[in-house]
Order: sequence, then structure tokens, then C-alpha cells
Amino acid sequence: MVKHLNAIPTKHAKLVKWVEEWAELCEPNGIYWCDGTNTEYYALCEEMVQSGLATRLNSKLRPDCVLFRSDPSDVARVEARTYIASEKQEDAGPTNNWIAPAELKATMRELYKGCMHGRTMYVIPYSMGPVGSNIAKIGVEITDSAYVVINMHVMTRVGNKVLEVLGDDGEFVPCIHSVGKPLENGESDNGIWPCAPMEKKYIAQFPETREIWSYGSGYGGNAILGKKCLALRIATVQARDEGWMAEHMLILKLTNPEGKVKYVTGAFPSACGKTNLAMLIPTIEGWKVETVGDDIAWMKFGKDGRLYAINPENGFFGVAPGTSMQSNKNAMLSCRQETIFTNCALRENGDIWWEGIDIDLEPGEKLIDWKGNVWEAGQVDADGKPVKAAHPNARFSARGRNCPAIAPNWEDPAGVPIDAFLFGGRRPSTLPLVYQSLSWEHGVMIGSSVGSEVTAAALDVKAGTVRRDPFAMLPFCGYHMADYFAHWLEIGKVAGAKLPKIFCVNWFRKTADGRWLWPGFGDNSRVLKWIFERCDGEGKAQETAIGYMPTEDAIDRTGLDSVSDADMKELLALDVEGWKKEVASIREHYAKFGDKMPKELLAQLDALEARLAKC
Ligand code: GTP
Ligand code: SPV
Ligand code: MN
Repeated sequence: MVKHLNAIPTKHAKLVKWVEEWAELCEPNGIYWCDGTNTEYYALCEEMVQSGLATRLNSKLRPDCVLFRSDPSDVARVEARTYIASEKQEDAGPTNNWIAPAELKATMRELYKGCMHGRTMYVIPYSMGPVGSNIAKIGVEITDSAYVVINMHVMTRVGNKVLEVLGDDGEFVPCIHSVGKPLENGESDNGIWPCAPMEKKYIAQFPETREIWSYGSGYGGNAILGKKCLALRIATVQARDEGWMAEHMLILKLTNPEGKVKYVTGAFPSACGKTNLAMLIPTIEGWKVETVGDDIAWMKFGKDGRLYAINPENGFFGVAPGTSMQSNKNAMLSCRQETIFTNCALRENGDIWWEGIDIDLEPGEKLIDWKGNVWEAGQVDADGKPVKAAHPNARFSARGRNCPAIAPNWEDPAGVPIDAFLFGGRRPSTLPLVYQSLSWEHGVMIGSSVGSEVTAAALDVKAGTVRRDPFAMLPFCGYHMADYFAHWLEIGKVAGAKLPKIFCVNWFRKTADGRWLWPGFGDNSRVLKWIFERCDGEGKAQETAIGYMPTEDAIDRTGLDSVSDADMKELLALDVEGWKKEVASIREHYAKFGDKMPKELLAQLDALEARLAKC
């Protein structure tokens, strides 16, 4: 029997048995039940600072903040090692990796055998969503990583209050995690981030039994299991079965100068601007944006037929590079205190730094880069390429309550009623700044064909080509993507539903010489204003082949000198030839889903093609 290091805080026999069985397999030094207190949080931070895994930042510049440097191979989600292990391969669909659950469990069980030698097994009871809300879901994560524990403290609601709600026999999603690096014969990590080699990493979801097994990575979405694994991959399956929605969406509260409020959600692929839009500071007089969530939305119908959204998370796991007081002041202020930084650079004064932070370094100042090496501005590698001080996917884990723009009602267990859904990605051409769908079904077609430009370095896609990332959910859907499209269509058929209006936005249009056509960030409020108006049946628009588009004077450009009339014309032009190519590309994308592809969406695509043919 593995010993318990503190008192077992629950009478939930099934939970205790589950924990003890995993302890038998993983053989940790002991079992520690997390209580979610600040005392626990700071003790674990201190322990990791002492062991050299974390660096404490300057307590005046960044109070209560720590910096971690991961293993250079463990810097992001690993899609190639992520599995939807449904009983039938067909249920995982063509966009997910699949291994039969029995086979995968046998393989992983071998890896878990003795994997926690020399480590503590932490048990983290957590709630996704405000504790006790009827939309919230409870998970329990077992992990051998104290880094994961402190991140779960920030990103979810952890501790005894969750166990109280769980009671003696409540339902929870069991989540197992190990970094996959046993310590034998008293050896220690020596300040080096522990993880397993790529071929031993597995991020496994078992949709039928609603279990999560993760092995070998300590990073973000691979290891903080409440986030992408539970709140999206498992939750999408529950949402399908129970008639609600789990989406990779920001949630914002938009108030006009008259004090009228609308709530907007937006699905943009990873690193395509959700955090930035959710925390935006409008550049137009009298408008206000407040943050409800920056990454995940769970939505259910209210009695009034509207969709109500909650943010199941408790914090932000935000992209650091590019974040500055100019681009996202609210994010910068959110991570001024009580924040965990990962793979950022360290300054001599004990502060963090990253590319695009817009803070000048002292002349000749040397940093410690994300790999732990000394770094100087202008440094190049052996191939003459600039060396980055921070990893491009460096992140900050900041608490929701520290965001100056957080909406006062962000934790309302009833959620907020949604008026508009936005879809978007990085599209340098063809897709206009904004347009509105002609109908719900047309909007579902837009969502199902979201694409974003990726670089060859990041993914196995030719540079300049578009990777289709339907609803920004490609890496996060727990079942067959075409069935998920069908679920979206079903939502549109719910009797008495008062559905959000659907819009497509594109902040990333470029000129032929590579300049941004649209300034983005705070100026996106100008587009939000038009969307607000459209939700009220106002806002100047014309019906075109692709949907309702703003007339050239419909977007408020007061005080915006950087966008000329000609730019605006280009941003709102209907590029018929480009769209014909787009239709062909969407057709190829749809073909991947075979017979499962909903007929309504094929009909929507045919209709779009027919409208374009008449232009
Ligand atoms: P995940 O947390 O990975 O899901 O990403 P996210 O969608 O929250 O992305 P985030 O808001 O962190 O944006 C990532 C990158 O997009 C940053 O480098 C931003 O600077 C850039 N970005 C965000 N909004 C805009 C915009 O309006 N225009 C331009 N040009 N870049 C933007
Ligand atoms: C994303 O990749 O969409 C993220 C970061 O939000 S992670 O939690 O690592 O998935
Ligand atoms: Mn995300």
C-alpha cells in the first residue's frame, strides 16, 4: 500500500479506491490530496524554486510570479500523439488519431508501471465552471507534476469545496497524468524539466468511459487535463449526447455608449486572437469590452430559448509573445502578479521578457533565454537566423480575477445569453474583414470551413496554404467531426431556439507587399460595433453571394487614419475569383468526411457556388 501523506479529505469510496489503485500501479513515494489553498500553492512554488525547476521573479516587478523553462521538446500540445480512443475507429473520424481502447490502455498501463518512482502523487479535485453550478463538471486529476498542480490552481477551481459538492458518490471525470520520468535510487530532476521522449508520449481520451490518460508531457494542454482534454474533448461528447455545446471560443461582453449589452463568442484557431479579442480596449468612444472567457465556452439553452454560455476556466493560459501594453494591456496587467510563466526569457532585473513585449532592453543587456542560455539582442544561430529569447508558444498562466477587464458577472453560474458567434482565422486574402451568414445553416457551413494560414515550420503544411480547422476544433473534437457538424445543425432545429447571429471575421488580410491591411487589436471594436448593430437588425449591409457584407461606409473609422478609403474598399471587396477557389478547396475538405458529411452543408456549398456563378 502506498502511504497517504495527508488525511484523506473525502468519504467517496469509489474515488479513494481509484486513487489507491493508480498509486499501486505508479508506485509514487506517497499520495498527497490537494486542498486548493494559497498555502499549498505557495509551498509547491517554493519547493520548485528550491529544486531549481522554477525561478522566482522580482517580487517588486512581478509579485508572486515564477518562471519555468520546459524541456526544448516539450513546448506545446502534441497533436500527433493525441488519441480519441473510442470503441470504433469510425466514431473518432478521419481527423483524430485512433487506437482501440483496450490496446491503448494495455500499452499505457505498461508505461505507468512504476512511473512515479521518487515522486509524489498529487490528487487534484477540480471543477470546470463555478463550484456547484449545474453547468459545471467535476474532474479529479492524478499527477506527479507540482507544475501541473499550480497550473490547475490557476486554470480551474481546486480543492475541498469541490469534494463537498462531489459528496460520497458524485460523478467525476477520472484524469491520470504522469510526466513519464521515474527517479530511481534517490536521483532528482536537478532542475531539469522531466518528460518522456516523443514516441512514449500519449494524450488519450476515452469518450465512452469518459476517462483521460496522459503520459510523457508536462506542458499545457497535454498535462493541465481540465482544459482541452476535459472541457473540450470529453465535453464535446457529453454535449452531443445532452444537447448542448462545448466550444473553443472566447466570450466577451460588449456595451454600447447607451449602456446596452450584447454577448459575443468567437472561435478562432489556436494563437489566432481569442485572448486579444476577449480583452480588447475599444478605440471608439463610449464602447466597452469586458472579458468572460478567452478560450472555452460551454453553452446551454435557457428557458427563453437563448443560448447561455459559461467559461469553464478560472484563468488564462495565454500566448506571451506579441503581448504588450500596446497590443493587450489587460493581459499585461493580468500577468503582473500571481502568474506562472513558461518558456519566457528572464531579465537581469528578475523580470520576464519576450519578443513583441515592447519593453526596450538596457544597452548590452543579457537575458537568459527560454532554453537557459545567455542571450543578447541581435544574436543569430549557426544558419544566421535570429535566436528567439522566448519560445513562440511561451505562455502565462494568469488568474481571471486579476484581469482589469473581467466582467463582474463572469462567474454567474447561469451563464450569459449569447447574441453573436464569430468565426475566423488567419486569411491573408479572399476573406473580407467581416460578413454575416444568410442563415444558421449557412453559418454552420462557415464554421465548418474555418481555415487558417500556418507556416511550414510549425506544421506539416506547405507555407502559404490554409489548414482547415473547422470551428477551431480540429485538435479538440472528441468524436467524428462530421457528426459534430450535424450536432451544430441540430442545435439550429431546437424548437423555440433564439439563435445567435453568425459572422465571419478576418483581422489578418495582407497587401501584396505583406503589410497588414487592418490594424487589428483595439480597432477590432469597429467591427464589433457593426456586429452589435446587425444583431439589432440595424447596421448598413448589402446582400452578396457570400452573405451580408458591410457597405463601404458601414464600419466606423472615426479617428482611424491608417486605413484609407482604398484599403477599406479592398477589405470589403467581394473577390469572386478567390471565392471560386475557396469553394473548390472547401469541397475537397468536405470530401474527407465521406458519407457522414451532412447533406445540408453540401447543399449550402452548392448554393454558394451557384450564387458566385451569377456574379
Ligand atoms: P490559444 O490560447 O492558443 O487558443 O490562442 P488565442 O486564440 O487566444 O490567441 P491570442 O489572442 O493569444 O493571439 C495570438 C497571436 O495573434 C498573438 O501573436 C497576437 O499578437 C496575434 N493577434 C491577435 N489579435 C490580432 C489582430 O487583431 N491582428 C493581428 N495582426 N494580430 C493579432
Ligand atoms: C491552444 O493551443 O489552443 C491553447 C493552449 O489554448 S493549450 O492549452 O496548450 O492547448
Ligand atoms: Mn486554445
